[in-house]
Amino acid sequence: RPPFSWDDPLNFNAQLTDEERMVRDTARAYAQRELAPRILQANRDGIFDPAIMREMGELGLLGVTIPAEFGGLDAGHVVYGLVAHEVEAVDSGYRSALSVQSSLVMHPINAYGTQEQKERWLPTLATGEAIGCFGLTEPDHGSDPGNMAARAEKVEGGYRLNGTKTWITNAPIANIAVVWAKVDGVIRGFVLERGMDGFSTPELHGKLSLRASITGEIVMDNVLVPDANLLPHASGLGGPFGCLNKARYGIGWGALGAARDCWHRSRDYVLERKQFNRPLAANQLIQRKLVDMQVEITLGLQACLCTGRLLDTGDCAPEVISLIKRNSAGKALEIARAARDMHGGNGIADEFHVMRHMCNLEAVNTYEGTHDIHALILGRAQTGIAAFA
Ligand code: TGC
Ligand code: FAD
Repeated sequence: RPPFSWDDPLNFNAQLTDEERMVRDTARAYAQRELAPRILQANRDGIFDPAIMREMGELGLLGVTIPAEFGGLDAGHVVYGLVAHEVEAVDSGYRSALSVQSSLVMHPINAYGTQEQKERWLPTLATGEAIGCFGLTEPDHGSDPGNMAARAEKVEGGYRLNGTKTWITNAPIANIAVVWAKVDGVIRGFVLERGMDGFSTPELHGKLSLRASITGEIVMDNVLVPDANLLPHASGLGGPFGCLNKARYGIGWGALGAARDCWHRSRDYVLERKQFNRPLAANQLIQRKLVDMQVEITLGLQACLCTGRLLDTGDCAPEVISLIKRNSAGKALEIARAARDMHGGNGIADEFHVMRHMCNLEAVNTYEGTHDIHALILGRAQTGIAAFA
């Protein structure tokens, strides 16, 4: 009888290359040794320590898919996914910081920028010395970014930008911001730099989710952005969506990292805790919950791995990414809620970690396209009918 491994039933580990396993192990060791001991206090205080970006940069965890000549790791999408998975096993907020830097800031500069722009910004983003943010969402345009109000007017030597972006991860600590605004009705991407007149990034307070991630607005009041800061190779909604494809893909892997932590903690807890003179794990209802977690995480990871391989060969349709982002975030949220329940009263205490994951996953299920918006993207692909409006 071939052996059965409860925590890796489909032998996921054997499907990875040596390089993938090596980077995964580096990310896991860093996350467990350096991030895990800090998260309780960071979440209580609602703070993100920018030193974390430099630590991740030192290990090559920022810009995993970016070419080595600009400081990236030049590795494949599966490596990026594995890094997101390990970091989010500690906290979705830390994965958020990494996703934004890698997929939403370094990727657009690499994909849509000039050689000079790449040389100027990518190396310090890769080391974490510089922090970036990505401004697409506005107060009145979240799921519907195509109707954004931000405007860029061509003036001599550059563009005048006006508008407000909100719910922007990393904005208050960002050195640069990749911002999307319309020029004569067409969406273009700009790199704004800290210190530009009229550019400010007030912090948003009062979050009950992703407390260890910093979030803010981007306010643009007649900001003069030089021509050299326009990303020349992006025009239309395809520009920001090209970035979202990468970030949503990483969230697919990441959310299952948070789910894995909830699953493993729940298993440990129910094996240890006794009620009615026997372990909670001896009850059928409890075992079923554990098995539901095992099945969803095992199958979900196979889908992420398959998507990563498709991305590496250039064969991945954006709808596939919607499928895994929606599945992973939705299933991870259900798993975290079950884990909270299985921990009983202790489940609401932050020392047991599962409720923090649950709260985080509410935001993960919403950002980068809500659960329902991804259903509509997939529904359109299946029926040919766009049901958005
Ligand atoms: P639609 O007609 O669908 O498309 C307009 C143009 O865009 C192109 N396109 C894509 N290109 C590449 N990849 C994709 N995934 C694409 N999706 C669409 C499309 O081909 C078309 O191009 P063209 O040349 O023909 O004009 O546009 P729509 O306005 O009908 O879209 C509707 C919808 C719902 C699909 C879309 O707006 C959507 O996805 N909304 C969700 C918004 C969203 O995801 N926002 C995320 C903000 S960033 C964020 O949350 C960061 S959190 C980070 C963290 O902390 O981890
Ligand atoms: P809305 O679009 O107002 O949606 C509200 C509800 O209506 C949702 O349930 C949605 O599914 C539903 N809905 C909307 N349209 C339809 C429809 N046509 N049919 C059926 N249902 C519909 N954005 C950035 O640009 N950069 C960032 O770095 C960033 N970071 C974020 C960090 C956090 C912590 C959070 C919470 C958000 C962040 N966002 C960021 C914004 C995020 O992408 C948006 O919140 C998300 O896209 C949803 O937009 P909204 O909040 O305006 O909700």
